[in-house]
Amino acid sequence: DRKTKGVDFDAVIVGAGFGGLYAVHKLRNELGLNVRAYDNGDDVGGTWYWNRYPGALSDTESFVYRYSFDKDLLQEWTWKENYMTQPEILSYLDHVADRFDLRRSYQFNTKVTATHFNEETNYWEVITDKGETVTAKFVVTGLGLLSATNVPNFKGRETFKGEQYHTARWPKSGVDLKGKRVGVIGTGSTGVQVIIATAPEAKHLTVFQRTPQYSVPVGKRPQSEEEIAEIKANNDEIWKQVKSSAVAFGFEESTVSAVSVSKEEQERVFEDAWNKGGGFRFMFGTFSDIAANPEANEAACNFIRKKIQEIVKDPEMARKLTPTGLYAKRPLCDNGYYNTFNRDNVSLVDVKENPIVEITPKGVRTTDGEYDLDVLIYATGFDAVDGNYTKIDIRGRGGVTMRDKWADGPTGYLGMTNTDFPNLFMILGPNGPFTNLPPSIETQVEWISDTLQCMIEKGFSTIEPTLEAENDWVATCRSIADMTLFPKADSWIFGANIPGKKNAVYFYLGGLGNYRKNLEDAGYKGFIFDRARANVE
Ligand code: FAD
Ligand code: NA7
Repeated sequence: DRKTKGVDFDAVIVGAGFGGLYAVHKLRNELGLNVRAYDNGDDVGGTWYWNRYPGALSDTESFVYRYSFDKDLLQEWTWKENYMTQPEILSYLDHVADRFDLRRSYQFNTKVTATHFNEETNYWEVITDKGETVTAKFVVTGLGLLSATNVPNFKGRETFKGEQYHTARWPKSGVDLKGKRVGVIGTGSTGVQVIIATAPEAKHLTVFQRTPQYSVPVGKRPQSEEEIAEIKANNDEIWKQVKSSAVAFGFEESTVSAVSVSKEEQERVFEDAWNKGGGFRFMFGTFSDIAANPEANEAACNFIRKKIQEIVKDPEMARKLTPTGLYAKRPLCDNGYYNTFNRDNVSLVDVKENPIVEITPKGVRTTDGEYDLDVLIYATGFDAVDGNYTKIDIRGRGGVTMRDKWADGPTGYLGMTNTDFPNLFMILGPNGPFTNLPPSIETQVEWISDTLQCMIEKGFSTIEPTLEAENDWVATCRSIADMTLFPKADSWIFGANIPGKKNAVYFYLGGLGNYRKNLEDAGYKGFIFDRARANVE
């Protein structure tokens, strides 16, 4: 009888990225729980373990793309430039894992394939692809919101005789692109980075673009020791500001609307942001209404369009690269994207005008011809937010599956919990904040840890949200999203990047400061503790 047999672990934690690692630290090192953690990679890092493509860079500045929970860690770990490349972030997370002795709780190369809640014992059974089943009182998932890869199902994909890789499954050993004919499908954040890095290596680079993008300079530059020392001396204020701001990118969001100032003033502010660099700074640090008011949005669009026309020498190339729609996807920034198209060895195929028909043994065939390639790179993004959840057979009360529960789009009360799935806590689950992510991850992991501590102290065995609370939160997310222009642009932020995926509200767009306030104000309103016991008694 399982009731008397006890339980294997207090908590199972899935994922070894920023989220899972911090959860292991909080739950094991601070709460003293007995934890087991899994990741299907062979080491820590999550996003930064998988995304080894050339040019991979965080577009959050170095001083805020990190943990803030440990003052000594903030002081001792340093950086060289105002943005960190993938190897630097990976070595940061490696350092964190060593410093807090996190690896010993992990079983790597192990995928969690199923997890079922047992209503008799109130334990989760967690099943892995190694054939192991363990039980746990709590499950904390940090599966990654940009982690399940999206490879479009082009006809003939398996027939290609060259090498082909999705950017987030880049081989550890690297790929030799020197002197090769390289093709890149996709011009999102990843595509932009990999295109810039590949062009100087490849013999010829062919970019397959479906939708042109608004991208501004990232503004990457070395940071002096003095600058870094000043940041380190001001960490308290910096993180206070970050956690009370909206996008948590380490700058003050603008409170001035673009429509309230003259055209000249708009130009001046945009030019200044263009020179400073940063996509989120351009969208949220210039004016308060770029992402909400079509007129303000158009002003930003026009500014960027003009820059593209100035930078790109060939008028036909410039036409193809110039976006016409809204500026309302995750804002991009780059280290010389448009300029790359001035190179003789780079060509651009507009696959909206001439769609991809199939992948052939030799390369890519579009309606206007065949492009011969040695290497084909898929920079085609992710099945974002719920992609890794729906791969796991998650069953809650009464055997209800997460896949069924999310048939109309994924949900999460406060971005972390689900009705009928007691004691299951999602880090960056659906309806969580849309921000620079490490401070949102910390916010959620700290809330989860505080909640577990409270339950242990009070002797509660289960927690779950009411359906009413969950529905209200989803409605709140919807009404905030509808105040912005984001739902009007097709992107992964609303699940619109994948054919057949439910178009839903995947994020709380109210900002980190407001999100944290919601957590504080809610207390445990909207949650039920020990529902089963309450029903029995
Ligand atoms: P991840 O780092 O994605 O880790 C999840 C881990 O869980 C992965 O290792 C995955 O393999 C594992 N996993 C999933 N399912 C299972 C399973 N069933 N069994 C076992 N293991 C499983 N965010 C920003 O804020 N700023 C940026 O500049 C930024 N740049 C980015 C650039 C790229 C190229 C990408 C892809 C993402 C970027 N992000 C950025 C988002 C980034 O994902 C987050 O900042 C953060 O790294 C997420 O951490 P995480 O722990 O939640 O998830
Ligand atoms: P994105 O932003 O989803 O970009 C994916 C790109 O791939 C985008 O240009 C897509 O064109 C293109 N794409 C996707 N499917 C196809 C097909 N079938 N044919 C042609 N082109 C296609 O993913 P990223 O990895 O760049 O960035 C995701 C996030 O990760 C980013 O915001 C950062 O936070 C890190 P589309 O625009 O849909 O027409």
